[in-house]
Amino acid sequence: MAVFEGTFTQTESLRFGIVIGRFNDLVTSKLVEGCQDCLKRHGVNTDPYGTQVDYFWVPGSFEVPMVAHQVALSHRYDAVICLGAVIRGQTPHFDYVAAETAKGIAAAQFQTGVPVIFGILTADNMQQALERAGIKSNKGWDYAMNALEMASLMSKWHASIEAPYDSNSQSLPASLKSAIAPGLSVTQAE
Ligand code: INI
Repeated sequence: MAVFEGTFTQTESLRFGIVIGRFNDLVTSKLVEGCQDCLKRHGVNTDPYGTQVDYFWVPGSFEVPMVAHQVALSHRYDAVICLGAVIRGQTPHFDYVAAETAKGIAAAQFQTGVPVIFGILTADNMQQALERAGIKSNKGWDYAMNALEMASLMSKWHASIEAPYDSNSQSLPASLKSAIAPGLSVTQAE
């Protein structure tokens, strides 16, 4: 049997899509900085004109899931990181935006088999959000760590389904491999 887990090394071949909501961009731009800092310090080139990270800016958190879904579906990326900040106001708007964003991001991940990181901060007020976006800590850093770990884990898992499970077993049928990892053949052909 085996233990599968992600590592934070050998990152030079990994690619990430980062989808960011502009709403509350005082907070979300800081989340992007935290995310970039972490990726850089783990060997990822975060230059938007480089080969490892693409950035997608959308109006608000509510728009993040649709774009994240399409970005993941392209199978160009080992993980997608969703960043947003939903801050409670005087109306129930917060609850609708927060709930739909969470559900949509979970669906994007399930439907594509690509890790889609839930980096949407929910806070009662701006102060609380800023404390989590650089004043006390930066959750952007944590979301990048989650992305690195999941990208690494899934690439190990996908490599393992390419090989026979043990010396006595056959490898998985191609149809099952493509159901588990639809992007595998695309990635390898590139
Ligand atoms: N979008 C956010 O990212 N955070 C919020 O706090 C927020 N609030 O509170 O309204 C918000 N609203 C905009 C929403 O994400 C959509 O962009 C908009 O409804 C258009 O679809």
